[in-house]
Amino acid sequence: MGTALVYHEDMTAARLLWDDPECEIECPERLTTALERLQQRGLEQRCLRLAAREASEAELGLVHSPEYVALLQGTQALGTGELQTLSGQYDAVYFHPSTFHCARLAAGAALQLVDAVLAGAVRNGLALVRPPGHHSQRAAANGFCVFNNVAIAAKHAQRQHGLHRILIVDWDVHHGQGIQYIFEDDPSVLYFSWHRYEHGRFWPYLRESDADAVGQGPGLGFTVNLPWNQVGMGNADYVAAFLHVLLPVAFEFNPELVLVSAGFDSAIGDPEGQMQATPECFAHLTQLLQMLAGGRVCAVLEGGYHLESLSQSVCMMVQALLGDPAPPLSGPMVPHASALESIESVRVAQAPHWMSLQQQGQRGLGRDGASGSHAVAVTLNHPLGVAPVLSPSPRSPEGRPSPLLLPGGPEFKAAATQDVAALSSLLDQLRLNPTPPVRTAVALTAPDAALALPSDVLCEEGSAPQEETQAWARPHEALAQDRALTALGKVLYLLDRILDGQVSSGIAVTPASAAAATLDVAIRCGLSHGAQRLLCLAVGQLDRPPDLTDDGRLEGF
Ligand code: X5A
Ligand code: ZN
Repeated sequence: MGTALVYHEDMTAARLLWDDPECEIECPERLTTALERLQQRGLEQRCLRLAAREASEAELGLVHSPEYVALLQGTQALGTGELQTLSGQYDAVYFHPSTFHCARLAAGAALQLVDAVLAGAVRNGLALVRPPGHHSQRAAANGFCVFNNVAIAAKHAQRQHGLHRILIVDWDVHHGQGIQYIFEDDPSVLYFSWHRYEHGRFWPYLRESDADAVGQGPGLGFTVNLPWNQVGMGNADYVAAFLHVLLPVAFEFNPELVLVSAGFDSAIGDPEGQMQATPECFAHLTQLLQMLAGGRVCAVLEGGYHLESLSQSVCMMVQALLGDPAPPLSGPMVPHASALESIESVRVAQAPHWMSLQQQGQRGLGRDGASGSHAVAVTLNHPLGVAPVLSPSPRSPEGRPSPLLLPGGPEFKAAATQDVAALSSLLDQLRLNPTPPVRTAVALTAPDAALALPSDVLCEEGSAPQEETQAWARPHEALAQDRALTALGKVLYLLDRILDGQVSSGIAVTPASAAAATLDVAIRCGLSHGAQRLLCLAVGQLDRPPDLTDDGRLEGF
């Protein structure tokens, strides 16, 4: 299943006919440049190309008033002077005789994309459109936006496809207040927007763009605003916003469809945003979103006014939609203090509405009983700079968003069933890896658990040589037992395959009583292969290997 690219050349027709420094940045070259770059990179050719159609009056009516639609229809026959006068009645808007046609194509493109994805013709896609949509309201054009393309697509997905939960991610640098107004009392549409805010001193200067606007009535908690109070936000800030705000809430919401208000004025170089995020960041953000809704991600272009930055960012997003690995993010991954303040303020404002944002410190994670099983997830980057093979990574279309489930509990009954649950949960979590696994392998001691694995997961049969396994096990009493030793042999084999670059990541299952000792061996084994840095993450209770010092060094290394 592929990626759709919805476009129509007619959308380049609308342009500014008089002098207006605020509006001149919304120009036809935005579309032509982005499309050219997609073609140059061979990305357009890999997509299913769909010619945009016009949205019907009834479809526009899902969001807009009949009077407003009629008013716009009338603009087709107006002269330049009349167009300019009418434009002046709205904030940051210009009309052109072709605006009505373009805007209907823009809304229609979003509808076609949603239809293609929900019909299963493609997994995901991008609609390259103008005019943009997220500022427009029931009866008002605003901020270059005429019809609210994404809002119309969301309503359509509900009415025509029966969807109950839609997530809208608005990463444009401006607040999509139009989308917020349309869905603010609707719990079936979760709207997330980050935006340049500067404590209210940036356009559109709205009090309701702040973090404490969380929706109304039944929609309480289904509007999530993340205001940036300084310019210069970059990759680390955007990734932190996803990891600490959007994704926890989104996983809890469990959407059936993700719509992206994909504005790239939040990227470096843009005159409106003044932010620092590099184009690669949008590949990572796109990858993260693909963990939701079974990968059903429909992106619709909003802003983005630096032609070079816009084109590169669009390419990055399309690459990620196609399943290509994301290039590494450059720069130090340290969020700005102001960003952390903003993130914390949203978390505080939203905590009453989302379990995933409530403090989890005292939540009792089940202790591992001595007879239990403990799954150890191994994700190592290749220490010697062995680049993973860059190829489109296969993904299972029915990938469910369930990584909040924690594996394991105090009672361990049927080994296989528990292993199955723990494994599928861990496999979901592995997709968090920003560079997608070339391949995931599992080392299992209970072979029946393999039945639950997706077909692209390699079930590793091998074990390290017995003498080697025993040598590693010798210092550890906990590894004396046969079951533990067998598991260790499999872990070592899996590690070996990871360290020599054949396997990207893997999961091994060990008896709970041997987990800490196995981890100790895995760390030593990794270091002895030349790894410089290891991240060990314990989900649930796990004793720290005794030789690991507080400053992160391991005795003997
Ligand atoms: C879609 C979009 C921005 C309007 C800015 C007006 N609109 N100053 O990015
Ligand atoms: Zn914008």
